[in-house]
Amino acid sequence: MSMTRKMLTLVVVPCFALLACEVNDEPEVTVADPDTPAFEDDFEPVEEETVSLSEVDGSGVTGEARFTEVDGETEVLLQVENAPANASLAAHIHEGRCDDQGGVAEGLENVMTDADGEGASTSTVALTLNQIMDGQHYVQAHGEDGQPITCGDIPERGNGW
Ligand SMILES: [Cu+2]
Repeated sequence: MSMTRKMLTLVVVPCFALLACEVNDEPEVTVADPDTPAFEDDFEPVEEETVSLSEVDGSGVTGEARFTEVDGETEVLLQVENAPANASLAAHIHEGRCDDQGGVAEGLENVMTDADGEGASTSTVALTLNQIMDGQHYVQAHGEDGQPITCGDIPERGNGW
């Protein structure tokens, strides 16, 4: 064995040993067979829906609400644009439709707007997405006098759900 070959061996072997050690420390990963019932039981898809909010009575205020179901509750991220600046706007999920308004189903955190009239709030409501998406709920933000300024009908889920 030449001198060069000996040095190579000395360098290569410890590196390999280290690598092998790291690999052995990795937790064992098992991939469930998608065809087995156990996989379906364990598999919980992220349930999410996004709703656009339109201006009300020429307010010019628009927005978007994103609903994400987590553990039987629903997180609501509400964003508004072109709203009154530096304002605290009440917001709710209501029963009914934007053109056939009903009472408050769930209160949302007030939306605090910045100098540009943009703002957002994050709330958690004790309703599942299926309950919200029954075709009889809408999301709405109110102006500082309480009047609706932006509204979005929450769509009804089809049979696929
Ligand atoms: Cu309201």
